Amino acid sequence: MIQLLKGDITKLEVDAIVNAANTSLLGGGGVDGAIHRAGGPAILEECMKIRQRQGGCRVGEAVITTGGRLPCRHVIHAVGPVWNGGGSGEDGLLAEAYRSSIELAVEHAVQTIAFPNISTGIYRFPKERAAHIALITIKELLAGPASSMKVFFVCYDEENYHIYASMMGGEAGQ
Ligand code: AR6
Repeated sequence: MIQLLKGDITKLEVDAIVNAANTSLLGGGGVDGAIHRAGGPAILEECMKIRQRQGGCRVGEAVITTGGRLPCRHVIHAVGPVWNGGGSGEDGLLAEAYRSSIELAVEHAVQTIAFPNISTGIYRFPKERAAHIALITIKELLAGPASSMKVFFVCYDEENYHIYASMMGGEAGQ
């Protein structure tokens, strides 16, 4: 139920893609910029409404919006931690970002979900460490509350793709 893909997450026809957002929910660079550009203004409009309601999104948490013009139905905006040396709870917060996304997905009856490599770009989380956390957290959730979900890990950069491919071994193509 886990599959590895390489490429641009905005192109995927899945129920939900996850965005590596920031606490403002107002967009930014990296995958966040790509999602807002390709999805159009409807995504930002919903993000603004969420901001009015709850004032942004905390690190480790997630919110859900429309996919706008994207081929996916929903975008789940998850906020990963900025890497700050590892002594500031970064590992746990990264796991929480994955967990919060899956919880929202379950609530919205999402069957297929695609994750980017949260925090490993602009937020500088070490890639191997992030991949290990992503994989163990998702496997745990697939064994429990998200047992019927199909999860895609979408790697945009070569380095992340190789890390995931070697960690997933024979699972990568399932
Ligand atoms: N599809 C899939 N993955 C992508 C794409 C794409 N189109 N573009 C980049 N990536 P980053 P972060 C990968 O920097 O580290 C933003 O400004 C990229 O190779 O997007 O969580 C937000 O607003 C990397 O592996 O997110 C926040 O302020 C991964 O996505 C901040 O950056 C995550 O890189 C979040 O930083």
